Amino acid sequence: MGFFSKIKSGLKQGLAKTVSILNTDVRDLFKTEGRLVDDAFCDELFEVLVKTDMGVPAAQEAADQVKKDFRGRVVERDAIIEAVKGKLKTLMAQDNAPLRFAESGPTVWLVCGVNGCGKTTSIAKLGKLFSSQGKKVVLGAADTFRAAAVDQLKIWADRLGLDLVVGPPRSDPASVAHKAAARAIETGADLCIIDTAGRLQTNRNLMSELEKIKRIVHKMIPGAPHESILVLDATMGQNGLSQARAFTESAACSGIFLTKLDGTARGGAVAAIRKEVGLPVRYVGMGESADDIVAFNPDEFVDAMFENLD
Ligand SMILES: Nc1nc2c(ncn2[C@@H]2O[C@H](COP(=O)(O)OP(=O)(O)O)[C@@H](O)[C@H]2O)c(=O)[nH]1
Ligand SMILES: [Mg+2]
Repeated sequence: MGFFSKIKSGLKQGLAKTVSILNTDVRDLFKTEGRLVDDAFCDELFEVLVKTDMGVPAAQEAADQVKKDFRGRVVERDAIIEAVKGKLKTLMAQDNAPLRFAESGPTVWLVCGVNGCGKTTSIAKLGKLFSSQGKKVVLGAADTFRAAAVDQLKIWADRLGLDLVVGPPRSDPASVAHKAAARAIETGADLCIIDTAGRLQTNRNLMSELEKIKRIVHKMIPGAPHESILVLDATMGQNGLSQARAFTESAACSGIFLTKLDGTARGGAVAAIRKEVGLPVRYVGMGESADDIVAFNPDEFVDAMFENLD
């Protein structure tokens, strides 16, 4: 299977639940050939869209767009779908730059987010993706808070054949980050990805720990960390949004890895994130294996959400 078709089938499988909600509910809106677009119709459309977790503001904008374009006319389903898709693509639009690499020398990416959002798994996915593209990858286990966290990253590193740097139990995360960056320099690695302990955006000490890690790697490698990736769990809904806002403010993140889009009906969450948080979504996680990663592209994503409507 080629790279692009793999991306497409990953998106399709991951979004199956979102697609099926849109499929059945949107079909229900159009029992007959076309339908008169009136206030009642726009309210029903709004409700269907909200179910995909795109958030009230985004769903409202999409429903308003339909009202503006079609009110008082009998319209066929496809025209409505195209209007909604167009609106969603606009809401999700972002610069589609890839994650940033250093111009020379090792690149450092710091990965942060709340507990259980999928940081470690996403690091494994990124590590596998870039090592398969020929980059030499070092992982830093700076989540020293729980021994199990280090073990989990070690299992991934062994499985994927990636270099791993760990510190003594409960050591200072910044010292592990230091060691990892030093290893990357020493071994001429291309990419050093640093795992961190889950933290709530409200915990000042832990947030300043992230700052310390950043300062340390910055001293060692100019421009580092080249990305601070916020991992967000798509199933968190509105709660995820407030996390994202707070992390963006206090930890200066540069992009989002949105996890667990598979198996939920929440494909619309991306629209809410893009509308309400300034950060671009770089990758989405579509499952628990290291291959379940898809580079995010708004147009492809919206097309996949509405694919196979019949
Ligand atoms: N279905 C699904 N599960 C995921 C995804 N990413 C992570 N997980 C699961 O979420 C749980 C927590 O992941 P973990 O990486 O340990 O989170 P961390 O605490 O942020 O490091 C694990 O059971 C993962 O397998 C994803 O994209 N899809
Ligand atoms: Mg972890």
